[in-house]
Amino acid sequence: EVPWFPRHVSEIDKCSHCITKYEPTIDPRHPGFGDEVYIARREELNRLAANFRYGDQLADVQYTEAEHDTWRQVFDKLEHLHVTLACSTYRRNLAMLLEEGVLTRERIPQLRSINAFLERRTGFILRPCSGLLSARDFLASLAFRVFQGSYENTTQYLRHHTKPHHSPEPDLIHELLGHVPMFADPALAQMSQDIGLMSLGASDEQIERLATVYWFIVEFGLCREEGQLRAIGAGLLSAFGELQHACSDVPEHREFIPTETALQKYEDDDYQPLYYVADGIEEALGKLREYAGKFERPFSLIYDPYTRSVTEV
Ligand code: H2B
Ligand code: FE
Repeated sequence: EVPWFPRHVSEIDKCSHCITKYEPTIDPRHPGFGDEVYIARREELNRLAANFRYGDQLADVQYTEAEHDTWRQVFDKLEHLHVTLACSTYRRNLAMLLEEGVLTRERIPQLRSINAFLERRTGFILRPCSGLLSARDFLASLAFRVFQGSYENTTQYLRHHTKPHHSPEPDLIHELLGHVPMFADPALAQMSQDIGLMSLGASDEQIERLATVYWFIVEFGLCREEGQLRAIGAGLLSAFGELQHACSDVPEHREFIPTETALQKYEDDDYQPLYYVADGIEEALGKLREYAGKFERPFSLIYDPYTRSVTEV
């Protein structure tokens, strides 16, 4: 029995199952725990996201001065670290986003202009969702070059102002300063879509493996450039503390080998004790394709970019 999966980009409307984790209403580890104003704001933005449907215009969000201020603090700190610790693809794409005025240090950007930029580069778009999604739903949308991030996670929700350099859940800063410059890269976009396509109709065990590969490459991956370790993963590029930790000689570093990486346990409460290192994004894509060739599914799918749908062949 093959689990249901979306066949057209519009069916991502049905891929919105959330997982409850790190809720500031109940979890004291969340920096916003007990802050009523913050909790209400987060709920308001999540409601907006939950109502979003395929084809809707993205609504602009009015951010408060305090929210813009949190953005600026993180922006400045990361900018400094990215000089030595971000991969060249990231730095090049971030420079382009800044030159075109899509991202600025001063103000939190709106999703609409981010999407206009990404669509031109790789056809990826961000779509709001209202929380941390199940791995199956999240990966399915990648098959259509749609990145679901909640108003909470992706789009419009921001970390708590008392902890500007850390967020227990992915927030707007993670999505915009971590993922967006990387999704503007053709090889990384292709790799993300390939993982998504492999996930459609996959077994629970296969989903777990794909989520793990995604975790170790798209979120926490490193590469080697000029003999130095540099980040390609969005979870590192947007996290000031872990970025330094990952590139230091404290954690273990292993070569990215999809069959092994897919089975590795990972840490989502604290810094990783182990990171995988790819020779580069193109090389990682090549290895993933080899892995995809051996991935067993009782059918095969092709993606049609003209209709934005998948068909069985
Ligand atoms: N949901 C949301 N909203 N954003 C993410 O970045 C995300 C997710 N990542 N669900 C997923 C899980 C990822 O960690 C893997 C595929 O489990
Ligand atoms: Fe992420």
